[in-house]
Amino acid sequence: MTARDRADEAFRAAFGAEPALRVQAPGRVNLIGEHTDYNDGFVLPCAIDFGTRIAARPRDDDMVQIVAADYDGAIDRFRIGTTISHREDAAWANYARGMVQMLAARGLPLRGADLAVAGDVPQGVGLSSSASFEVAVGQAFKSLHGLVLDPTELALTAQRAENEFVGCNCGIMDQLISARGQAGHALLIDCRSLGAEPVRLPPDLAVMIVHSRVKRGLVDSEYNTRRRQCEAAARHYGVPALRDVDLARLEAGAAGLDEVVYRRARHIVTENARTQAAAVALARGDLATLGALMAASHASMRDDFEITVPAVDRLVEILQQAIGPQGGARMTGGGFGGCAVGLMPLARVDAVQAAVEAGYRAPDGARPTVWVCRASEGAGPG
Ligand code: GAF
Repeated sequence: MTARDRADEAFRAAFGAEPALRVQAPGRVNLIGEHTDYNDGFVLPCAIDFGTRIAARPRDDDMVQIVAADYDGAIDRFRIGTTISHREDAAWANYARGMVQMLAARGLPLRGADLAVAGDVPQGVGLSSSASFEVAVGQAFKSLHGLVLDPTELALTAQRAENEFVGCNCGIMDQLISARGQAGHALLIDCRSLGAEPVRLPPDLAVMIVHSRVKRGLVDSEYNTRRRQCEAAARHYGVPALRDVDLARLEAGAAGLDEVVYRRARHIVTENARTQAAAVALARGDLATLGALMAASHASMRDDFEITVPAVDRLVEILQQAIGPQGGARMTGGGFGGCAVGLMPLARVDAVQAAVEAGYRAPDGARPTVWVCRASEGAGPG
């Protein structure tokens, strides 16, 4: 059953009626530009055809009822206008609670709602299931109550929910691409101005995501450590963010900077340059240049930023070899396990998939999971 049908079914079971409307918000895959978002830098993600679906109806009181099809029909209830507390016993509920809290904090005229949620973004693998959930909840309230909230404001509200309510100190990339994705395109996002330039994907280009089946460990603590190291480097160079440093300045001013912090900064500085170059190569259909940039990005994440694990390095090598010079592969997302992304001509998909399935096993023997995705539209009716 599709996520949309599961959301509908859960809605009928919980509320005994048909939903008044349906919305969706997608997950994402980042093609290049990793950990650059919280350095005011550049990222190049696309929204994918996995997402969160919500069936909804408005209420004319302040009650929010939300049923989770993916959690055995568990129901969460809370009231707008009261202090919405964090639930320790139902982590899933906090994404919706946080989103409603932050919509209210914007001073928007919120009313209650009955919602049923179902998603098909694989969870915990680095494809932004949580951002898609938050953005979908915001989209549902926007559509139900006619809230004036543009897609960038929707994304910023979702990021605030994640930072201040859920407690994860993420950047803006995941929420922004979920809110603003364009079918058939990646977006080159400037995470300082929040400007986004659509980059059309060549029609014969396949976007392959391969899950390493390595569970992402240590993500939160290592993510926060990387953020602190980047901030320390920006302070050393006397700039607001590493976005403001180029390679010449990085090298010239390195004296006195801790060696590890220097390498972290070098990843960000070089990754920003690679991401902008990759957007140009993608727009031109220059898959050889794109592949070289993806390979350099992976090496930088492995050696300078140290966010890959050996199994993911091996997976990326297998992908790179199978894809050959027309296209490329790299780890995608926050790191420490999770997924690799491969870009290649459509004609190569079967051979690449066969090579990965034959050649890769996770340390516990698990087989990789392969998805071929479509670049999809951001949040909206669905
Ligand atoms: C996670 C974060 F949520 C994003 O903001 C981004 O920093 C990413 O890791 C790394 O590029 O998905």
